[in-house]
Amino acid sequence: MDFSVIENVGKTQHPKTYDGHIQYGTAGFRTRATILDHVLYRMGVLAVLRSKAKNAVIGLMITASHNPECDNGVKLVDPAGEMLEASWEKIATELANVNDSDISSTVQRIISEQNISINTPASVIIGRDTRTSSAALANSSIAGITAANGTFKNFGVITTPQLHYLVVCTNTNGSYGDATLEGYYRKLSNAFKSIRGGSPSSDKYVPSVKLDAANGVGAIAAREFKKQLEGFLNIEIYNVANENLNHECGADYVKVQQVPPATVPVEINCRCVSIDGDADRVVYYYVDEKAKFHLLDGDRIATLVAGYFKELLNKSGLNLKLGLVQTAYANGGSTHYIENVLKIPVACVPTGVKHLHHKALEFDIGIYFEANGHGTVVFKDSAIEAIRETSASSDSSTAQKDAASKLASAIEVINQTVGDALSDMLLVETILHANGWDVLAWESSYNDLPNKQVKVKVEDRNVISTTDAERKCVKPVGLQEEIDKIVSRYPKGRSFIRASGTEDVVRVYAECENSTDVEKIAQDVASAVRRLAGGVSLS
Ligand code: 16G
Ligand code: MG
Repeated sequence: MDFSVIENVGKTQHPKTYDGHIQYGTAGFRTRATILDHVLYRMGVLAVLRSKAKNAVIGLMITASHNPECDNGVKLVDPAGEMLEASWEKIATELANVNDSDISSTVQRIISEQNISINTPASVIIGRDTRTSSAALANSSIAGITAANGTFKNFGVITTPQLHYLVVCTNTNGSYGDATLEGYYRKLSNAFKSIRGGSPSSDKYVPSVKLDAANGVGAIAAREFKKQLEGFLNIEIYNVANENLNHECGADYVKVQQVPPATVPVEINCRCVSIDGDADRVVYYYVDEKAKFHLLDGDRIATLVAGYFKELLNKSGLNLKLGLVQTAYANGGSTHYIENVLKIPVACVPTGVKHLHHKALEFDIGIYFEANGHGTVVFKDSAIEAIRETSASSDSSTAQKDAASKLASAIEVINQTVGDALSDMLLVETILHANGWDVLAWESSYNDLPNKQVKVKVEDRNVISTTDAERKCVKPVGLQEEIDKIVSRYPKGRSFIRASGTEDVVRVYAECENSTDVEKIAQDVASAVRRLAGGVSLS
């Protein structure tokens, strides 16, 4: 590794032209695309260092997910498909922000502090979304990888979950699946078709969905699934353009605005699905005969999956520990249903996929979903083995075998490496088909508490500090007492605040039994934030 080459290429071809500070947050670097060139170059270099440190292939994804087209971003993916380890987020931030003339010394310091053996080979898998800026940024990362003497495989335009899948398959020598896009489509589609078998248990289930692909990369993947699943599931795809990415469409828009995209021709009580710009989030929704909009978000998907798995585990006789992981944003109605009706343990962790994923790994079968639609299911190897054994064992009854083989196929439909909008959609469709449910039957399992989110702009959002999985505010002092006082006035009142990791705002969440009160709780808590945390205006 020639440090002067790394610095010179950076200085001359990918100079830092932006003076502000850029931070590696919950989802990597994410900001305006025009200021990211030097960051991508340096992340190419860092991916090589990370690959050497782990002696494994590292992923590099260029996307800004549900942000507007003018933004972009990059995140590194660790060998087991996880988000970059937290201690390296700091390293990434430092390397992205140093002056051009400090690149060489910074890289050398990282190598020595992290005990990296520079002779270890390094390899990076690159993917990018459909943004106009993504191709050039991919080239900048390739320049960084090459300057640091690493090798790379560029998969071009792919979804974020496909990148995670490719990293895991490569690092497990194909035991998780073939490290190709064909392997990805084949694995998920074959499992979907095999579990689906005969007709649904009731004619309420109609094998057709309207899918809003957010004008993003998910449209490409959805088209491929549509082809492979012909005769099993009819996927009508909308918002497939290369422009207007996430504009008035996509999972985030639908979740936040609580309306269907105008471009999706909704029909009464028909299942509609929206995914986000890099296809790692999914929400369902429908419109009833009174034109009322109903959202079935990540909480609903989690409870649907949990109920299905619990039933199959019972039928199979397998004694595996099933658990569900949520964040404070999970609707209280869903948590109550999981704990008291499904009787499945629930854990609550801070916002951000990495927290949910890690917690879920503690269970034999760990289901995790954020309310915003990001989630998946992870299985311990020992659980997969036990399920496969039961499905094949002559000691099992036919009913036990049948339940275990359904579980085994469900494992294959799921992209365990990260939340995957399309894989999650196939899982939901599998379960609705198995239960013979339409969207109304799915929604009727429990009632959501009315809820509201608002943002508060403050001078410095870092003055907010929370504990107990973000459910309690410890700083500024006195704010939690104010929140407690406000919510205590309302039945089933709950509210919490946290600093956003992706926007310069403080987020306020409120829920309670009566929809007429929820706005008041949110506004009162927002006022308390403004008063005690230096608020500037409410947007
Ligand atoms: C990021 C996170 C997502 C989280 C969101 C919260 C990943 C891959 N993504 O998009 O899980 O829900 O941030 O945003 O971890 P906020 O901090 O702005 O509320
Ligand atoms: Mg996303």
